[in-house]
Amino acid sequence: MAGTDKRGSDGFPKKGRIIKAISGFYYVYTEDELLRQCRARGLFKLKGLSLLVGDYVTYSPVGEREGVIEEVAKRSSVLVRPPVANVDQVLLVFSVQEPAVTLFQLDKMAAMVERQGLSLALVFTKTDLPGAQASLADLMRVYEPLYPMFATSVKTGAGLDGLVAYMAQKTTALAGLSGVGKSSLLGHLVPDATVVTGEVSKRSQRGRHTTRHVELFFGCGGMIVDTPGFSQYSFADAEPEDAQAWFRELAVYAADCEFRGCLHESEQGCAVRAARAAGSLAQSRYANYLQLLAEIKQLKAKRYT
Ligand SMILES: Nc1nc2c(ncn2[C@@H]2O[C@H](COP(=O)(O)OP(=O)(O)OP(=O)(O)O)[C@@H](O)[C@H]2O)c(=O)[nH]1
Ligand SMILES: [Mg+2]
Ligand SMILES: [Zn+2]
Repeated sequence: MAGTDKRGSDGFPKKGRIIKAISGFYYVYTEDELLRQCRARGLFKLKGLSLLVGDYVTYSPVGEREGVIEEVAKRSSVLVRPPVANVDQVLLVFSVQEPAVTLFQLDKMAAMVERQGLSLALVFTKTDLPGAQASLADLMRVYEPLYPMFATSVKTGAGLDGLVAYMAQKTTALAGLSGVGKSSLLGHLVPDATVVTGEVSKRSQRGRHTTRHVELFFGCGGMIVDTPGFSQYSFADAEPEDAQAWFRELAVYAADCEFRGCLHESEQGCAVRAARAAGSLAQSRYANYLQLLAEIKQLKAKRYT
């Protein structure tokens, strides 16, 4: 009976990928290109296993459009906040203007991604706005040697082709603070997806729609996920001595530092400070490393009080 079959017509469980999860239902995009509303086998809960958006699963079909998830494949990565499995790369999105990018915010978010071991590219949006080109030149000096970097505008179309190529065949998470233009980008990269864009009203800030649940979209020959909540990622469980590794060029100089356990703050003869003094390490990057380090130390002190 089609309505109660536990298996596919060939008798074997089928494969798919969870692209969204809403109130206990997992929406599985299947090999035969259907979206099935699935429940998880009770076993998952019993074993304390969770299912995540992005998971590759095996399911038993139930009827035409439903199913039961039987197994989950080993994950290649887990983005912590929001939880998404099997992300290949994170695009950190910042607007050059309105609002102007804050370098500490940028370096901190880059550190979040580095800490999670995911690869990272930077997208600078709204390059059509007045003053954007000058800010962009400053940003390029610091970040072009470190990360793939895209300068985009959904108004002029600048930079969009490069992004599309970068995202082909990958699962890409888009992260950035509210209002930087993530949904607008998605709307251009994935025109037929329903993406909510927040228009900041000139008269009031009310009635603004922002992205809430986590969902994978098909687009650019890969899959894309908007990541509400990413900026709430916390360093509360981080160790101060780990922070240097999340500033990749600083980590290279740190490897030459001969002081054991050096945090590269103020020590005479520290190789990182020498690189800073010689101008090979950007002033903003070093300052932001120190600021993040201070935050992490404070958070750590709180763990013991
Ligand atoms: N001038 C200009 N404005 C843009 C561009 N991209 C987005 N905007 C505007 O910026 C505002 C915010 O864009 P969204 O796409 O909603 O931003 P978001 O990052 O998705 O915001 P949240 O969903 O709140 O996280 C909207 O008013 C957009 O029209 C751009 O390339 N140029
Ligand atoms: Mg949005
Ligand atoms: Zn040092």
